[in-house]
Amino acid sequence: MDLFRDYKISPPLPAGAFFLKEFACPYEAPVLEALDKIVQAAPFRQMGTRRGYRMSVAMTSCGEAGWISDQKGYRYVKTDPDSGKPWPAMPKIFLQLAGMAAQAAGYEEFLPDSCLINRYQPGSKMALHQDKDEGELNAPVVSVSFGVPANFMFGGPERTSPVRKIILEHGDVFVWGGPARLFYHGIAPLKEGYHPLLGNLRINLTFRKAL
Ligand code: MD3
Ligand code: FE
Repeated sequence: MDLFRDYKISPPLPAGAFFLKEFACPYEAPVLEALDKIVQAAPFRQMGTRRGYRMSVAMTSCGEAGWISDQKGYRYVKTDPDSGKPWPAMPKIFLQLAGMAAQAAGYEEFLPDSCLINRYQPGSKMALHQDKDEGELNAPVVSVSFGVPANFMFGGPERTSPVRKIILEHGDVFVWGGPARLFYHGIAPLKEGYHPLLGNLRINLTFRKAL
């Protein structure tokens, strides 16, 4: 027994942010099953940006609105541009999971109208950004991670705010509300890894009030 060990103490999370370690693990089977059905109707696609780049993360959405990026920029739309049809409906288990997580963080009655689904393969990354395309910025964002762990970076209210790193693993849930809702964040390039349910992939679901 080492009585003089140097324990690492994590700094507190910003006000409005809540980390629910492995909160989604009990729901992995029904959630990933529902995800399969969504992806059959609205396959993952790597979107282009206004500046002509292709995103390394493949995305799709479900719910009343879906987030897209194209030559015109970023926005939420009610129709999947690839199919011309409405986005797949939000599965009940998605709404339940997001609602329970928000409630655990003190947000009552979170009713997201959009779930953006991100798929990372080895090397996929997401540059530091703010989420501010949503119509309701007072509602929190609930983020659910599955599969290979990722290095999540989160800063502060300014692009130049100092950045902290947290590993997001299978089943981890983050709730972002209050001041933290507009904090800069990103994902470092995904490392090669293996998860029994998802192979070398990482999936992230983010629930939002977009409309
Ligand atoms: C902090 N997704 O989709 S999840 C995104 O892992 C996004 O795919 C990342 O950033 C991912 O916009 C990060 C954690 C997260 C999600 C939304 C947030 C953190 C957030 C919204 C506001 C503040
Ligand atoms: Fe984001």
